[in-house]
Amino acid sequence: MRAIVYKSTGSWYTVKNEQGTFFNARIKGKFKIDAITSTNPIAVGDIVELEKEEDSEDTLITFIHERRNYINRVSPHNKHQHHIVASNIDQSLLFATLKDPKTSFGFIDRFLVISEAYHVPAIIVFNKADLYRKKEQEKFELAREIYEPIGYTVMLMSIGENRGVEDVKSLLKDKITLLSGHSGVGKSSFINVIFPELLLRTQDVSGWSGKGLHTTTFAEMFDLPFGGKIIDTPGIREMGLVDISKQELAHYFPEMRAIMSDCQFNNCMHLEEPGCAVKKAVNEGSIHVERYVSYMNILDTIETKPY
Ligand SMILES: Nc1nc2c(ncn2[C@@H]2O[C@H](COP(=O)(O)OP(=O)(O)OP(=O)(O)O)[C@@H](O)[C@H]2O)c(=O)[nH]1
Ligand SMILES: [Mg+2]
Ligand SMILES: [Zn+2]
Repeated sequence: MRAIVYKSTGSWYTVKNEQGTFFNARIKGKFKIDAITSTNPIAVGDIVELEKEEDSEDTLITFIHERRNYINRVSPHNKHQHHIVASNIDQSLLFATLKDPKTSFGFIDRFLVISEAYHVPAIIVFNKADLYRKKEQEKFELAREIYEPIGYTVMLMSIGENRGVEDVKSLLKDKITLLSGHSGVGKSSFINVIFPELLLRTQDVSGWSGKGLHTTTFAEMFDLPFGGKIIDTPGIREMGLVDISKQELAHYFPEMRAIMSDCQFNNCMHLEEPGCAVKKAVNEGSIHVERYVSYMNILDTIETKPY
């Protein structure tokens, strides 16, 4: 019997079959998939096969169908292990805030690199617009200037004042959407406002400490009443990059990818090499310097693989 994984809490999975019935299922024995060393063999969004276990009433996951795509993160506990956040998704909404908490452009860039690497279209949603004063408003305008010309949609929303919520909601119909972002940016609040019956737990305003309390602790998928699915995830503190080499990093910056074939050397890393088209574009202003700084910062954090 075929089913989709809606929630994974470690050893138990909530799955839904094609008739719409939910089951609690577990996996039996060892489960090796692909060549990924991940802390979780099965992720939200996976399409699996179920069987009833003999001698008990337990439902077992016996097979996982090939993933169309997935989003992978470095495990918060062990940087050599990966954690698959979700699979088989159509798009990813990055929730960012410029106040309580602050999302840096560096964080956004890392997120976009991962989305490019896994071929998942990404949209950036700036929430808590009601808290933005002049400084934050200018930062938001800068974000637009940086991200829109290179092909990303940038939206402004205030769940608190119900501004822009309908525009974001209209992106969701009939798609499987992953919500990501720091803890406290309003991911669960957004699901609650578009789907009030759910009543997800959100952070207490008075309890907001600036540290990010991770109110949501497991990724979970929900069927939207108007068609489509949305996946709520726990807040991300740091965006570790998985499986991306120094040499390929520039491919995941669309504005660099577009011109790098003009570099004099085909193994150009776009640093100090002569005849570098990327450096030239940065100097001329057609590649935003903030993006180039992010590129160099990310490059610095990628470990060179020993051969
Ligand atoms: N001022 C303001 N506060 C908001 C807005 N949206 C959400 N909040 C508040 O921000 C806090 C955090 O919201 P959550 O929805 O729990 O955040 P989350 O992204 O799900 O956080 P984690 O589950 O920890 O990852 C709550 O107190 C919300 O009421 C907004 O547009 N404006
Ligand atoms: Mg949450
Ligand atoms: Zn170059």
